[in-house]
Amino acid sequence: MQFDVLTLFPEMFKILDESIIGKAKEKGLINVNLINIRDFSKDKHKKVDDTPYGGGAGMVMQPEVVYDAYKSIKDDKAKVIYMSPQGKKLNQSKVEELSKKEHLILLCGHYEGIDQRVIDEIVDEEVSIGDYVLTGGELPAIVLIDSISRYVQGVIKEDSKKEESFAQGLLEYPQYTRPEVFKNRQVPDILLSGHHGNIDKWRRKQSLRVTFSKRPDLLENIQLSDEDKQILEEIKNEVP
Ligand code: 4GN
Repeated sequence: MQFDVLTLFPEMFKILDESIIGKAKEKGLINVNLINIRDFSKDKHKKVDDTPYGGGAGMVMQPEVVYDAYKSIKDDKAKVIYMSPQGKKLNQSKVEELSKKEHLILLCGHYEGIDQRVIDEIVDEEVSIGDYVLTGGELPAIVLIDSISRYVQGVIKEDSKKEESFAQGLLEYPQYTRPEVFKNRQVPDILLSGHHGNIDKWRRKQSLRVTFSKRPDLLENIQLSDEDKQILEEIKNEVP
């Protein structure tokens, strides 16, 4: 999977050298190519922004320098995504959809934004990571790269994605590890039983329970089996 990132702050992406994503980069499973928009400035002081037409606070990134940075990447098949609070809200199904692309170009704005004309010229899709405003598109781009990379073959254990809650529209069941007792709290007996059939059923019930109690809205939009519906009824009838 190829990510090209157009940014004024390439150093912010050093965080992708850590942990699982760092390993994926080392293995060549993903490639993150950072393009410093400032390198394409024709200004003698490497200026990339100017005051907004019509007045107002702050600075706007100029179209030509962004366009020239974009043009330095040559791939007509790449999808160009602008990280913006105005974009379509990211969720797990959007992540899965984007992971099917071979090549993504992520455009990160700063200051008051980017001249609209270059956005209209090169951007295929705007994506938001949530309804809040940040100082730049870099953190959202990092979120996008991390979430998409998990779907690239070999980055994480294959079954952890399918098993995982959100991919199925449910929240995760609770996890436990040693010691067996911590602050007088026991690991649930079933997990020590070695009976994998029963463990799977217990975990499914816990997933349904935690989703019902923390994010009941998620249950509206998913297809539950008759068995799941029956378990959910049991949960609803439990005294809290
Ligand atoms: C994206 C970008 C939030 C998001 C951003 C988001 C930079 N803030 N919710 N800030 O995904 C002006 C220039 C605002 C680009 C933009």
